[in-house]
Parts: sequence; structure tokens; C-alpha cells
Amino acid sequence: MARPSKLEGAERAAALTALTAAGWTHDAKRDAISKTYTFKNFVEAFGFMTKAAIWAEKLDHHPEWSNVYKTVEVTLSTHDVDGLTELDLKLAQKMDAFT
Ligand code: HBI
Repeated sequence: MARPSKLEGAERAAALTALTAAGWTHDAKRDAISKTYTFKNFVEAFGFMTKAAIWAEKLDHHPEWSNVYKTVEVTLSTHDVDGLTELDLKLAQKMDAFT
């Protein structure tokens, strides 16, 4: 699957506004977005990761993430273009939709 191009200009600004409102933070240096999710317990956290993994496979777009007990730290960026693309937005939206 061809990688989309990096988000630029107004589209990028609008995306970052929406993501920030949803609790994501932007790392300008890496041009990546990160968010920490906290769940009721480990099983809930792992269930989230399972659902996200299915979407990552569907999108052929994978998170950088770590899990400690009921917390999942997620970072999204498109490695092939070293920055944010619409795939990062899509996966972030999917993750937020099932939390
Ligand atoms: N996931 N986040 C992210 N970024 C990529 O560039 C990427 C990926 N998953 C699979 C993938 N690229 C493949 O298309 C190959 O480019 C590795």
C-alpha cells in the first residue's frame, strides 16, 4: 500500500487542533503524536491493544506503544515519510473511538 504524503498546511493544522482537543500531544521534532490511555485494569488495557492491533493490520499502519499494567502509551507517526499522514489520524480516531 503506497504511503500517503505528509500532512501539510491547513489540513495539518486542522488535524492537530482536533487531535490536541482529543488529548493527543504533538512532538514537533519527530512530527509524531502521542497519547497515554489509562484503563480500569490490565485486561481492559490489553483488550484495547487487541482492537487497535486489528485496526493497525487493516490500515497496514502500526503504532509505537508500551503497556504497563492498566496504562498504554501510544505514539503514531508514518515512518516511511518521517512525519504525520492521514493514516496516523485514522488510527488515532479508531483508538479514541473504542475507549
Ligand atoms: N506503520 N507507523 C507506520 N509507518 C509506516 O511507515 C509503516 C507502518 N506499517 C507498515 C508499513 N509502513 C509498510 O507499508 C512498510 O512500509 C514497512
